[in-house]
Amino acid sequence: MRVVYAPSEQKHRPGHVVKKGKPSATYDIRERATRLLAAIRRQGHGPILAPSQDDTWPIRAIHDANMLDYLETAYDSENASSDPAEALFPTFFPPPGQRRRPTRVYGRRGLYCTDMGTPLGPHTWEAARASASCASAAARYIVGGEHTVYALCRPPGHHAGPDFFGGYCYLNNAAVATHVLRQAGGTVAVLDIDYHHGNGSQAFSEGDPEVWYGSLHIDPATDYPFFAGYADERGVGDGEGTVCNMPLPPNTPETAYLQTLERLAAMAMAFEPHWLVVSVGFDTYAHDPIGTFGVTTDGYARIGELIASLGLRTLLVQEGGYYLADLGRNLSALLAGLGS
Ligand code: Q9C
Ligand code: ZN
Repeated sequence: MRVVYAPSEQKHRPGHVVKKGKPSATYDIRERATRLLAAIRRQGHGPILAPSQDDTWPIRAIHDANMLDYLETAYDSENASSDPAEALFPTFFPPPGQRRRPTRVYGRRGLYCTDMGTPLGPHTWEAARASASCASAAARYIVGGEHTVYALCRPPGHHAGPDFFGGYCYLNNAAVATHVLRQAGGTVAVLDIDYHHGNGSQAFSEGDPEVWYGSLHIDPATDYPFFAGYADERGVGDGEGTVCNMPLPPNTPETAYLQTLERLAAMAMAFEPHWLVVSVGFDTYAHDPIGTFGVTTDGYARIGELIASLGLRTLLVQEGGYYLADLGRNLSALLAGLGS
């Protein structure tokens, strides 16, 4: 099974995030990618391929040009005179219906950024672009005939929308992949199995009748991203019916999780998609530091088997998962279950 990974993804190195007003350690650390890559090598998957310059184009096709300009240039422009240089956090957020774009970059810090967990550091843009390029290249391989491809994306992407970013995500890797698959023709189902609702991915899909988005996740009434992911969100306008959210209560055990996933997968198949994109998060793991679900390592093998049983050409995009010690094992179990 082909794997796509870019070493420059590791250049994103957030020193800290802000939680309840105080500096706090981030969970999206470089070791996450190191562990996932080690598991890939140990299990003999490959080849491990790097994306090329030609894989960046869908980023501009799907994201707001002004947000991309901000992500690409804001760190350098804000740090031109500050010593020591600091990662950018927002201070001011636009009220609903008031979203003008100030000329002063300081005022733009909260224009696209939705939270205090997603700082913009010196190499964040380069890493986010590399991460999205991995998803893009993986989609190119799927279009080229591969059955299953794994995009080792870090930073993750499913909390980034067309013109917003947050939740450790800057660019939406799954949406980038989806765009490439759509360009080749045929509909796409995005199955999001991260612990959190993919509010960015839903924003890309909700008005599009050709892209189905389904997710099972922690009830957003109780956890991030709080403002989307409820069961009554079913798509907008022409996209009515192409969103399916199955929120689950805190501490959901593995059996209930797997039963719900089976129902969600059946919904995906009812859409009769040509391609499948799976947003893979291991923060559903029983020991995850920010999750509360009870999925075990063996559970990921069951999930892999379920995905394989759908019989669709499948692109796996890495999202969250923060329990380092078992991250590699959990990926290995998923890929073993997939049988590719
Ligand atoms: N107490 C992904 O898994 N808030 N993003 C964490 C922890 C943000 C997670 C708060 C969680 C974002 C891709
Ligand atoms: Zn998550």
